[in-house]
Order: sequence, then structure tokens, then C-alpha cells
Amino acid sequence: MFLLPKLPYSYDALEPYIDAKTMELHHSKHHQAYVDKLNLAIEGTEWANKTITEVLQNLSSLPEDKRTVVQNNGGGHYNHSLFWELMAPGAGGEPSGELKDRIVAAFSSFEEFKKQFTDAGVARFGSGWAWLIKDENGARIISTPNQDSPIMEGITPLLGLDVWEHAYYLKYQNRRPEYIENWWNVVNWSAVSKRL
Ligand code: MN3
Repeated sequence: MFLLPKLPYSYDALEPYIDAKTMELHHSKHHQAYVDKLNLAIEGTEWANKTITEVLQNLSSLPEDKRTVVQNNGGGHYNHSLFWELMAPGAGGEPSGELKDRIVAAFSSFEEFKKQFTDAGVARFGSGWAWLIKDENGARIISTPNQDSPIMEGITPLLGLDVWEHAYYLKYQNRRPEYIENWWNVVNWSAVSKRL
């Protein structure tokens, strides 16, 4: 059985960049719904006692009638649990150490990385996520539709950005680029670094 994780800060902690009402609905309604639907789907199966990573890396072993619902809602649970951890009040700025080295090696500068990551989030048609993942050249940007997650391909994401409308519509309406521009102010780079 999976549980909604407690946020590591209050709903209003990411103001003015992410508003309190959006955080409250996003965590207590959207994320809770992913958890509830995931639990309902795997209740009474061997998968109820696995970790979310084990479940998502073995989707093809799940009963066929449960696979899509677990992919969507298990992905939602994993992605949001990570998303909350990678933001913090008073964060933002730039990464340091190995993470910075990897970003500069891959994108030539932090500014160029920010631009390309922002573009990946803006360009994702409909609902989905932009990700930074580790690779042999340092790091790479990808995006996924719906609640698909790099973890489903065995890749542990370093950074993830939710670009579903529910993540920004109350404050930014249709202005996804403005949401992303503001989101950089709450990225917790030390938490991202720990994922290396
Ligand atoms: Mn979301």
C-alpha cells in the first residue's frame, strides 16, 4: 500500500513562484488521487508490497488489465514524490560541484541548459514532464507524455518538471513559459545533486 508523502514544506512556502492554492490541490487532490488509484489497482496482488520503483520497472509483468492504470497512477505517484523533494523555499540559483560539471560538459553553460530544459517543457504537447537525466556525456534532457517516467526505462531522473496544466493553470493560466521561468527560483539544486 502506497501513502501520500508529506510535503517537506508548507503549501505557501513556494510563493510567489508557485501559489499555495495550486500546491494544496496538486498535493492533496491530484497526487492523492494517483496514490488511491494505484492502491486500488494492485490491492491483493504481490505488487502491493513492492516499492514503487520495482512496480514501475516491471510493468510488463503486471496483469494486462491493470498495466495502464498502474503506469498512469504509479507514474504519477513516483513523479510527484520526486517533484516535491526537488523544490524548496529560498532555493534556485545554480548547481555546483559534479552536477554543474556534468551540465556544462553537456550543454556548454548553465544558461544554455536552462534554455533547452525550458524549451523541452514548453514544447511537450499536452500533459507531461521535462527531465534531466545522467548519461555518459554528462547529462541529457528528455520529456515524457502523461505520467510516464524515465524510471520505467530503468533511468533514474535527476530533475523533473511537471508541465501538466494542473501544475500552473490557477496562477499562470495558459502561460506555461512564465510558469517554467518562475519555477527555476524554487529548484533545490542540492537535492538534485544528491541524486547523482
Ligand atoms: Mn502534477
